Amino acid sequence: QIPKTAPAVVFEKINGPIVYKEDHPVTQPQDLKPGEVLVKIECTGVCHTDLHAWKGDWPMPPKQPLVGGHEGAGHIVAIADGTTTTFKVGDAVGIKWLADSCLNCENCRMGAEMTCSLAQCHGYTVDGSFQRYAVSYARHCTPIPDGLPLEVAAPVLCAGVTVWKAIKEANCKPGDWLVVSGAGGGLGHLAVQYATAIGLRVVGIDTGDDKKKLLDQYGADAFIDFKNFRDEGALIKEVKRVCGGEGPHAAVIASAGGAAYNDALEYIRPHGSLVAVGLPPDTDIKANVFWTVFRNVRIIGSYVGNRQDAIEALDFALRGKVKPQIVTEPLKNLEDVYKRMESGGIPGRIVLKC
Ligand code: 8ID
Ligand code: ZN
Repeated sequence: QIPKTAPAVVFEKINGPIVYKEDHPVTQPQDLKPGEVLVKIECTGVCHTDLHAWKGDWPMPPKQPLVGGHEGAGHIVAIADGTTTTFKVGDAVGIKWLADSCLNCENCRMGAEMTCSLAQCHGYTVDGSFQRYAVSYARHCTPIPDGLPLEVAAPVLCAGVTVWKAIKEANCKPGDWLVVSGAGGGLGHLAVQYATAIGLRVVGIDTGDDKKKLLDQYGADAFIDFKNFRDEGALIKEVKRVCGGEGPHAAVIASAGGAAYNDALEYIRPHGSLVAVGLPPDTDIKANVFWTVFRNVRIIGSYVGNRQDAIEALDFALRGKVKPQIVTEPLKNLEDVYKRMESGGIPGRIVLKC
């Protein structure tokens, strides 16, 4: 009952046409290699990373042609012969950015699967979730708990996992101030919720009334519209003011634009952490050595999360502590979603029905 073809969105070349196809070939169960599973994707989030991939924004280009997408939620419909797994056909699973890793190297042994030299990434080095049937790897699929709707799980599989891990890296304790920059976006709006869920005091930075309204629901202490603080040093002053004068204990930068990095090193308090998450192209963090040392600040890169981070991130959603803001649309809308994303016009996440 597995069709020979099914819908998918494919691009042949970076910046080339984004093509919705009804008849994309489906890998048949007998063609799966040991370790692989075939997942019938019900829905998929659209992450800004997918847009960076299509635009070729990063130093290593994606595979081409590419089926993007790495927030896929669906059910296992086939498991390759010779695969050792506890998953069964019919299980609800997520396919996240990290599609596979060796699980044997030092990185994997430490739970740092994202830096495994053999890591594969859905929607980048292998095809991802912008299609109805996706090939994934049993050992890295994420079990989706009973009772969690798949369209709610989808944005957690990248946005949620990533910010949950980033907040852990920030190493704050309850009551500490955390700034989330890019707070109205897919990652940011979840970061605000994970942070408030663990008792942090949160300040969101983004722009526009829609994003402010969204964040007002989550118990953030303040929203700062960065467009109102354009003068040199004005945003730094405002962030410090709302965080009681000294600045936040940490900042998670989840913005897709580079400007958000400029002020963060100055507004965090001494011993504070800047957690770099957003991946704008060609952007440097300029840290003055004297002030970095003198103020004891920490600059931390945080790249997705491991299998355990994914399970923890979904558990917050299952318990209703984190509620992704989602609008669902058909898969064929992907190109239009990219246009809206580029203009910063999407509060929360768009989830596509496959
Ligand atoms: O593992 C990782 N580190 C990881 C995982 C997933 C995604 C990194 N990312 C990266 C993406 O590739 C992207 O660069 O995080 C960034 C944000 O992804 P997203 O949340 O999926 O993007 P979005 O929904 O478009 O939200 C971005 C928000 O940033 C705001 C926009 O208004 C939008 O709400 N923003 C921008 I653009 N410039 C800003 C600024 N100067 C800003 N917010 C505050 N200050
Ligand atoms: Zn992502």
